[in-house]
Amino acid sequence: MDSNKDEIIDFEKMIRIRLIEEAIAEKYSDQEMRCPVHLSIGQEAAAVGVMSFLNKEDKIYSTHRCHAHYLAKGGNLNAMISEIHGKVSGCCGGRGGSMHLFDDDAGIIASLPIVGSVIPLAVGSALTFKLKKMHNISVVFFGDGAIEEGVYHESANFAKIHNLPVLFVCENNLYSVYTPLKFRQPNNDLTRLATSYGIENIRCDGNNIKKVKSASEIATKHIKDKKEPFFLQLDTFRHREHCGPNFDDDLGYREEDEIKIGFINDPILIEKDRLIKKGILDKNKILKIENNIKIEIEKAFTFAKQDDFPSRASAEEHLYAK
Ligand SMILES: Cc1ncc(C[n+]2csc(CCOP(=O)(O)OP(=O)(O)O)c2C)c(N)n1
Ligand SMILES: [Mg+2]
Repeated sequence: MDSNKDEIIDFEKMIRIRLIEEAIAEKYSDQEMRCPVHLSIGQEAAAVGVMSFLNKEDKIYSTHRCHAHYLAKGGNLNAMISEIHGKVSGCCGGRGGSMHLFDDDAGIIASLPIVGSVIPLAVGSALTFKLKKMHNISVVFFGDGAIEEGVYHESANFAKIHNLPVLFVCENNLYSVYTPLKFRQPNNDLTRLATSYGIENIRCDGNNIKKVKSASEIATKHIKDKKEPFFLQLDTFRHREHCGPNFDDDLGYREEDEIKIGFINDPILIEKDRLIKKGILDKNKILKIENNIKIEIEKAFTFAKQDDFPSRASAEEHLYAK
C-alpha cells in the first residue's frame, strides 16, 4: 500500500505535468513555439501511475501525445521546453519539436508521431532484453487509434510468440482526432485485442491514479515474474483539442454528457479531493507545491528563450542522404 509520502509524490508529479502543459497552452499564442502540440491534459494519471513501477533501466516509447510520459519518466524539462522552441539545447537539437521527445538518461527512447510506429520498436527492445538476459522491461504507450494499425497486431503476436518483456499501454480517450471509437470498433473493450493473442490484460479507470497504480503493479510484476507481455487499457479523457492549446468542444464532435462527465473525472481533481479529505494535504500545502513548480517552469521557459537556434551550418547534419 502507498505511504502518504508516495501519494504526495504522485500528486506532485501529476500537478507538475498539468502546470507545464498549461504554461505551454498559455504561451502558445506568443508564436515562439512553432511546432504542433498534442497536450496530455486530463491524461496525467495514466503516465504517472504506470511510471511509478518502472526503473531507470526500463525503457519507454511514446507517441505524438508524449509530454506526460516524458515528464513522468523523468525527462529533462529544459531539454523539452527548448525542443518545443526549436532551440539547440532541445533534446533533438531543436529539429524535432513536441512530438519527438526523448531522453536517453531517463530511459525515454523515442516518441514518434506516426501512429503505431513505436509499437514494434518497443517490442524490438524487449527482444534485445530477452536475448541479452537483461531484467529490464520495455513499455509502449499508444492511443485507441493506434490499436487499429496492423503493426499493433503483428507486434502483439510476435511479443506473445516469443514471450517478450513488454508492456502495451493503450490510453483510450475514445477518439482518434474527431472520430469516436464507437464508429470504428464493435465495442470499447480493447482488451479483446490482447486476449486474442493470449496476452494477459487489465482494463481500468485511467483517471484514477490509485487504480492505474494497482493495475500497473500487477502488470509489471507479471512481466518480470512470468517473462511474458502484458496489456493495459486505461480509459481516460482528453480535455483540449486533439492538436493545439485550445478547447474545441464548440465543434460538437463530443456529446454534452460525455464532456461533462469527462471534466468531472479529472484525475487531478479526484486525487486532490481525496488527499484533502484524508488530511494528507490541505489547500495551503497544495498552493505551495504549485508555486514551486511554477518557478521551475518559468526558469525552463527563460532558458529556452535565451537559447540559440541551431546554426545554418548545421542544417545538413543528421541527414541520411544529401
Ligand atoms: C499512420 C498515421 N496515420 C494517421 C496519422 C494522423 N494522426 C495523427 S494523431 C491521430 C489520431 C490518433 O489517435 P489515438 O491513437 O487514439 O491517439 P490520441 O490522439 O487520441 O492520443 C491521427 C489519425 C498519423 N500521424 N499517422
Ligand atoms: Mg485516442
